[in-house]
Amino acid sequence: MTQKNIYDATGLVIKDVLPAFDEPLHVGRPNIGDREAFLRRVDNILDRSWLTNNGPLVQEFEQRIAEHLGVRHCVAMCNGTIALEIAIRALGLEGEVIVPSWTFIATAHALYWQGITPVFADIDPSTHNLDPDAVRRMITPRTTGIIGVHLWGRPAPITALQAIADEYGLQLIFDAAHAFSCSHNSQSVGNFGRCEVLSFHATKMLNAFEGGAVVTNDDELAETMRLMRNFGFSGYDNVIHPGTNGKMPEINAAMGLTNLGSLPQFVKANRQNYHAYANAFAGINGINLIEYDPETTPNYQYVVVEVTPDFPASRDDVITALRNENILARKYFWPGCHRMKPYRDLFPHAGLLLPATVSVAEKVIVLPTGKTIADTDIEIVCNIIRLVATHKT
Ligand code: T4K
Repeated sequence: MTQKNIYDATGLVIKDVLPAFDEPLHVGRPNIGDREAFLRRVDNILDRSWLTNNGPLVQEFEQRIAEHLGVRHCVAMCNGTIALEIAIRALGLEGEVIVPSWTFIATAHALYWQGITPVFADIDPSTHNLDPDAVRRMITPRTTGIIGVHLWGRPAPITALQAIADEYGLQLIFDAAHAFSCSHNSQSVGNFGRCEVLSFHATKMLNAFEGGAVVTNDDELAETMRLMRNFGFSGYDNVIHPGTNGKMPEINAAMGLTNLGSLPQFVKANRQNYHAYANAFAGINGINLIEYDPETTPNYQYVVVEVTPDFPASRDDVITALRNENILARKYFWPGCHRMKPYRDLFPHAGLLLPATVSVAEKVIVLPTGKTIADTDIEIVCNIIRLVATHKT
């Protein structure tokens, strides 16, 4: 580490007191498990010369994920976005589907890419998840489904959304890209709605370089998705369903299996980091670290703070100060899907119906965590934020 200056948003030097990072401190740094175990699996793949198309490691990965979540089926895919698309298609969704705008763009794209209109419903600002009352308000005769997102690993309002889906005859699925290994009332995420979609992207709780899966307790749905991810093939020379290429390669399953073996250490590191941030932020007025409901078990994969009006500087001032010190904090998922060009063009006035989304999007900062972050790193991040406050008051 070297000594670096602290700047405010205008580039003015605040102070030159803290050590700073020579290498950037990233949000989303992958957690990597036992390297030797991974390399042994790669050797085996090469020896077998079976690289993809439902290979033995993919089958083992599916079985281990299903066991871990206590769910009947895990259908592994090449990434979470294709997994979402296949789930949406297998359920026959069409017309309009209600989604939050406060999510990664893939949730909306997976619908729009298939000619379905994503209709954005507002969130509960205290949880960042869909507000069931807002969902009700967006239902029209064209609505066929709801996609709840367990944002930041906090389970969406599962019971309330299921009640709405039952009342209106809608399909309910969950985008659980952030929520691998999280639970709600002691039941693992993966067991809710018609199915749930996981992401094993490099930045996720469990990474397989890239990868995704749909998990479900519905035998027929699982079978349909298995066909769809492999062009609809049933055995050689026999296509019985429209399909695409959603297959997970063996190398990804090797990484996924390896990291699954280290998952408890990853969660432990995240949990310690979360509590270290919580302690450090306790004395900073206007920086609110999001908390988890006692009935949920989080994976702590995202450290999310809100910069509230009680803080003397803006969220963007804080981001700029951190970036000047090589800490690449993120504004995920600013400015909200509804303000991204494709959806802004579609619904120019959507923001009027999304006040909580608009407000939360202006406050959020996601901070670095994971196995590679030390307590001293967290102290420095928090001290920089403290200095921004001091400088602005
Ligand atoms: N639904 C939700 C709610 C999601 O969050 C996502 C994905 C999906 C669906 C779709 O699942 P996938 O199709 O992706 O499986 C990243 C990821 O690309 C994306 O997977 C993820 N959500 C999203 C939240 O974050 P970016 O645009 O932030 O990526 P990037 O390249 O800026 O990387 C993030 C940080 O991670 C950087 O600071 C550097 C670090 N990093 C990244 C990679 C890839 C590394 O240190 N090493 C790496 O290998 O989207």
